Amino acid sequence: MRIIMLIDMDYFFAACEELRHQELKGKPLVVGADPKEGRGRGVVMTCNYEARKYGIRSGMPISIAYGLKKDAEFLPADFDYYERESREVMRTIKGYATRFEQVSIDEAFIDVTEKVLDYQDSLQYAKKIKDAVQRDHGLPCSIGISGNKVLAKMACEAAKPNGIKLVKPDEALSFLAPLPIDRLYGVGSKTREKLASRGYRTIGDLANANPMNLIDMFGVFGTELYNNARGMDDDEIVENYEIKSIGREKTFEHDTFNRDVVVDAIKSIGAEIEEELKRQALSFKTVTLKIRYHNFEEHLKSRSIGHYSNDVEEIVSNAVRLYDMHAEKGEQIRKIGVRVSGLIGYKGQMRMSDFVKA
Ligand code: TTP
Ligand code: MG
Ligand code: MG
Repeated sequence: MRIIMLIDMDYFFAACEELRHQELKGKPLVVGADPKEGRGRGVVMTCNYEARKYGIRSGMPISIAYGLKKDAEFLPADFDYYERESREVMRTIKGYATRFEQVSIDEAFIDVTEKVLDYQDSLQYAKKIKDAVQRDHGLPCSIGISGNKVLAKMACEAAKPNGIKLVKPDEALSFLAPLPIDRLYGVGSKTREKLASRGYRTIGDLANANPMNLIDMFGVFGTELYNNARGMDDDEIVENYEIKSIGREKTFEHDTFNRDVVVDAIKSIGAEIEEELKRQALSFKTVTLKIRYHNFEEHLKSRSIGHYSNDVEEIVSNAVRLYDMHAEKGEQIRKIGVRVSGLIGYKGQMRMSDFVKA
């Protein structure tokens, strides 16, 4: 049994702005494009919960947000500042974890199995983390707790704002079943439309589906959807190591969901990694794919190939397979990254991880 938490900051960019503009607290606040009195282009990046009361949401055209609440405070994004706050908060969270995986600027999975006695105790532990983040950084967060990443993430959504929610594994099916399908981890608007056209509306509909139908519709991704809908997920928490891996990233000139473009990027990254492996006389055992979507959400997926290799073909084929299995189809991708880890010298038995753990 594992005890996994997902900690996600509440209305993060807007909360950072409230932190340095205390006078704005309690007023509707929107971070994103300049509304230019309703003529502005671009979108809302996020807004505080006061603004959400007027129907304003992330991703909404800024002109619509302006129409909903003209006298809200509209601020441009200051990424450097948010990244600094994020780094500090993440350092605090990491201190409470046995394993830590940051998945976007404002959220991280942690494994606390060895830090707590049982699920009941994990609630106190979550409270401690939440209080530390608030006290040391002045920022609110929400925490979801369960036995795997998918359930922890969904528990966190249910905990928002400013809450803690525990979903024990034996409560998973009943917790998930009534939720609308697009609340499921991995389901975006395109996937939702496709599922709706076949009559799937709730996560329960998906959990009761014949998995073969889902595989017909989505290929291997269908298996993942089915498992997620049943609260099953054995995805590991991938530590964000700094040195014991070799990785490269590519940011697309224009956000894309074109598979050919992504595969080309993976091929060129793979070639660069192979070159670096050969230069350092290293072989790898694990390939990790990182996808950063247009909305800054970041997903990491790993695959162990079961032996050591330094072959570009194995890097590329495994990364492409991870993309096919896990990428949110139809969602615009901003950046793609590939990383190899589990490194070993060609001849020696020395593992990099033995001495360069970040
Ligand atoms: P989220 O964690 O999705 O949202 P949030 O922290 O603003 O609100 P909450 O978690 O309380 O629901 O995203 C984290 C930050 O990422 C967010 O503050 C701004 C940025 N972001 C965008 O720029 N565009 C988007 O479409 C989304 C969803 C987020
Ligand atoms: Mg958040
Ligand atoms: Mg988030």
